[in-house]
Amino acid sequence: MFLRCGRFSLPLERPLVMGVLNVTPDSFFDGGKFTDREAALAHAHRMVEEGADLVDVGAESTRPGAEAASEDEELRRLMPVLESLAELPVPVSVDTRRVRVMRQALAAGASMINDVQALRAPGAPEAVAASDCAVCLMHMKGDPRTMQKNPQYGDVVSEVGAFLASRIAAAQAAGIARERLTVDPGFGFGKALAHNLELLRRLGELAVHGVPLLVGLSRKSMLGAITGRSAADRLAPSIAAALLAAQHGAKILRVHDVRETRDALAVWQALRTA
Ligand code: HH2
Repeated sequence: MFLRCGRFSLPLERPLVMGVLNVTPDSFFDGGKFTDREAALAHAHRMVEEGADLVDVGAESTRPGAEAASEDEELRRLMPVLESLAELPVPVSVDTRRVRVMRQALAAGASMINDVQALRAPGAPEAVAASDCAVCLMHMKGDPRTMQKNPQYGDVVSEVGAFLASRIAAAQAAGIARERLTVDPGFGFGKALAHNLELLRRLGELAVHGVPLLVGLSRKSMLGAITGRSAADRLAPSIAAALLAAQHGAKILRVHDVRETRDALAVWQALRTA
């Protein structure tokens, strides 16, 4: 199995690690650390040295309660960094839900669009169809400002699965080939702890669409709810969650801590292939 990702073709035999780079003032873990361009670039290069298979750059926080940044502000944060990352030896993904940002990011060399709204913005499927980038279609119930206010589901896994299937169909109808797609259940995006746990336990049921699963659990508040630790102190639970996600079929792990995640996955992988 391969993921087509711009000029890259990523083999999915072992779980891949996507390193997170937030050039935002307010992301829940690394907000404010990489608003300086030089600091952002240094962090991207460090993650690649540590073994990141992709780097995901985000310029708008989507943490629960976050206020949307304006489109101009998102572009002002993103573009100077993105232009300097074009030569990175791994694909650069851009975490955005805005069509204008997608277009400019792709023109500047982004190889993947990671959209927490699963290309639901009018014109989004067409904007990415015109390129050869990979796409992440993520499930989110509601929007970041209000999504954690008492989210309700019947069977969360079936609802998320049906949503992802419909977004795969919409993407394909717009001309985006299946081998360019990944799907993501969207841990923490309009989900209570019980929903997140149910999704992790039954993650394998979402792999039935033949599209690789991307999963982001790194440092998230569900890990805080379980351990009582602050975001700064959630490395160990994040590693545990990444391993469990891999065990349940995740093919791409979106993480803040690349080196530690790669090391943990190497042990898991060694046991699998021994
Ligand atoms: N989680 C976050 C942002 N983007 N994209 C995908 N596909 N899956 C995720 O789980 C996901 C995501 C939230 O994490 P982070 O970027 O660290 O925080 P913030 O949204 O506050 O910038």
